[in-house]
Amino acid sequence: MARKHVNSRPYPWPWNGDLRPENTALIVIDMQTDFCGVGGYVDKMGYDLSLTRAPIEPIRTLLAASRQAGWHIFHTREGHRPDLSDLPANKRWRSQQIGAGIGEPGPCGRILVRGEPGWEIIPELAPAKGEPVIDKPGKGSFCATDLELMLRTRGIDNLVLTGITTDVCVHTTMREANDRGFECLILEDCTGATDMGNHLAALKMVQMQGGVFGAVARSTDVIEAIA
Ligand code: C5J
Repeated sequence: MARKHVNSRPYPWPWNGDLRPENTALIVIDMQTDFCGVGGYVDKMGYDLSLTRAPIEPIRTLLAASRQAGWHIFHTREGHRPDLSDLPANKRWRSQQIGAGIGEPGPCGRILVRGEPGWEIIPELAPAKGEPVIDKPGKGSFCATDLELMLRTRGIDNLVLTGITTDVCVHTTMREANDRGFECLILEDCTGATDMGNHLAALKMVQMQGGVFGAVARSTDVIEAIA
């Protein structure tokens, strides 16, 4: 096997140099209007949209390179059934405390409800035909979804994680994946949080203990490795 690595920290990723289109997936997490669009959930909470919009262009460039390289590509969406039967009461209550009640009407339709305009993936990063979209009711992409089954069925070992938000859904997914034995890379320019300090802290956490959850790189490092 010819070994190939991404220039990442704290170690060159993946750990074993087995980086091939067949065993590698790009995961684009929750690039939905509710998290980065005007009138969506994050906007309603009063956070700075420029932070969650920052990864849009880098992800778009990486998506093009990954599609060309023949990588597996998955997208996720956080959202709940219209009858809210999969929305825990405490999650709903907490969202109400900050004026963005999940399930309540807003400028982009009912907040974080499947089928509503705010729940849609933004057009700039629309999934291509055949790319699986994972609908999840929680923060992690493995909880109450068929993501793991699909990854295992395809023989995928390596996950490149992008999307929003770094400290919540991306981190939760990375932790879930790491505990399941997947080899994870998070991209600092293809992720964003509602707070810059949290974004930087989330990236720092990954690098502790020799890469406790995996490694960190920039999208250009990945593009260089797969070119
Ligand atoms: C949040 C997410 N932050 N996609 N969701 O509630 O990170």
